[in-house]
Amino acid sequence: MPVTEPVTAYIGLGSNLEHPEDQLRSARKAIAALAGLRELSISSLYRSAPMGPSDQPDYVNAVMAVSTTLEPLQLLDALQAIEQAQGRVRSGERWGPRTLDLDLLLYGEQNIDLPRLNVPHPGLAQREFVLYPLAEIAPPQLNVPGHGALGDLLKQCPDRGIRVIGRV
Ligand code: PH2
Ligand code: MG
Ligand code: MG
Repeated sequence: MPVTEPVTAYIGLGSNLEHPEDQLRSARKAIAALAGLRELSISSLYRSAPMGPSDQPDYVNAVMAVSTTLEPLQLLDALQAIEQAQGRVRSGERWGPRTLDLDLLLYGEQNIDLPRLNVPHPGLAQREFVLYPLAEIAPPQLNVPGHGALGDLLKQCPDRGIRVIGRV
């Protein structure tokens, strides 16, 4: 039997509807319970102003590090099933409000360009609500393929008022 080496992946969690902190706590448990995956660490909860339409509630975000033997698309399927289970409705509005958003941010140092999946997640390098929680649980030297070291990205990213509001 071939043995698959586990890969370290980072998952972004976000919500701005239906008790966002509870949504993230439930999602964290569901992710950690997946077969073929083990939780390594999770950041604090962060509150930030919405990117996109401003007539929606603030978001709560966190980032989770996992060690996984799931292939990227298997992991994406599992994350989307968790979004659905927590009542995600796809309204079609770009950057509109949602009960739960789970984004595969990084999968080892792989670049993935598929119709369903782009890794590193587009926007990761510019978004304070990804970089601040990520930097809490990953070293500044972490290589974001195509963008460079996490610590440098963080220095270039305005904080736009993001703040820690608690623990998952
Ligand atoms: N996610 C969006 C749209 N806008 N804004 C913040 N602050 N945080 C998010 O996670 C977010 C957003 C769509 O994925
Ligand atoms: Mg998102
Ligand atoms: Mg998403």
